[in-house]
Amino acid sequence: MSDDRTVPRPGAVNPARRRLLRGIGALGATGLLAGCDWTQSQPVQDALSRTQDLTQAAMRLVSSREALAREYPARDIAPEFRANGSIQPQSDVYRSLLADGFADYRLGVHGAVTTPMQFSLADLKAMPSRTQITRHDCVEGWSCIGQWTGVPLAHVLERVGPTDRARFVVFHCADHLYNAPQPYYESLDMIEAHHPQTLLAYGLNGADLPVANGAPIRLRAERQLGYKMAKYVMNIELVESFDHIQGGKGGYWEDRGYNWWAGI
Ligand SMILES: Nc1nc2c(c(=O)[nH]1)N[C@H]1C(S)=C(S)[C@@H](COP(=O)(O)O)O[C@H]1N2
Ligand SMILES: [Mo]
Repeated sequence: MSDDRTVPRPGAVNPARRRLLRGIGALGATGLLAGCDWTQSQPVQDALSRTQDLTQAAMRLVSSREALAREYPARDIAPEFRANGSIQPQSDVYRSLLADGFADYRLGVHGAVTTPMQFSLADLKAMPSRTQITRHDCVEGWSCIGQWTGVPLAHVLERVGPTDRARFVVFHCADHLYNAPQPYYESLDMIEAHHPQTLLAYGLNGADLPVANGAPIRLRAERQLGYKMAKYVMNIELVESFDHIQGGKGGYWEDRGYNWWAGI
């Protein structure tokens, strides 16, 4: 299988993350770690785990979890939305879905829910939609403004009925970043999942979502850094904990040392 990232990029540890976390920058080491590329060094991993709880607590103090991320006027939309990470999933399943214009795509929603369901793209497009112009911040130190259209995740959750056990929403993707044995995945807590700007997006800048940006469905969680916003979402699983999922840390990059909490 060829790499789902067709354009390799050199590793980057970039101080821009500090800027992204302005306001709580004084809280330490997390603010200096950046890049979608990662380091396996033990001191880095130790620092991440020590600062994570502190960072999350501080974020909750300085910004309400319900506050909206800033939205921008149409003139600020970038001419082309930059793509990053996987930009062309290579699996047979994904390729055949794409070949049919995603007519056979079904988003499965299961786990700690009263009614597991499957949604076609048409089902999702028929649900209430939201369009928002927001700035995407990647820990590698770049940002990009785009207009996203999709169904608020809260509506989908309402349809399946999370049970009392549901603490996190896990997004399972179609791509294997850097040929990882298991697909990309990410997760949000229930507060972030119900935030009004948290969308299952199918549109970018007024057109269908391009493959490079996550077609047919990608997550937008505008209060979070880019790596949280899973592209190529195939299944959504509500869980009580991440213990049984891949590395157990709640996301592809989290399993490789990144913070699970990536609020901005
Ligand atoms: N499935 C999947 N989702 C992903 C990634 C990925 O490689 N695979 N990369 C993440 C990172 S690090 C960023 S910055 C954004 C990039 O989104 P974009 O390609 O629309 O810019 O997607 C995030 N979601
Ligand atoms: Mo990123």
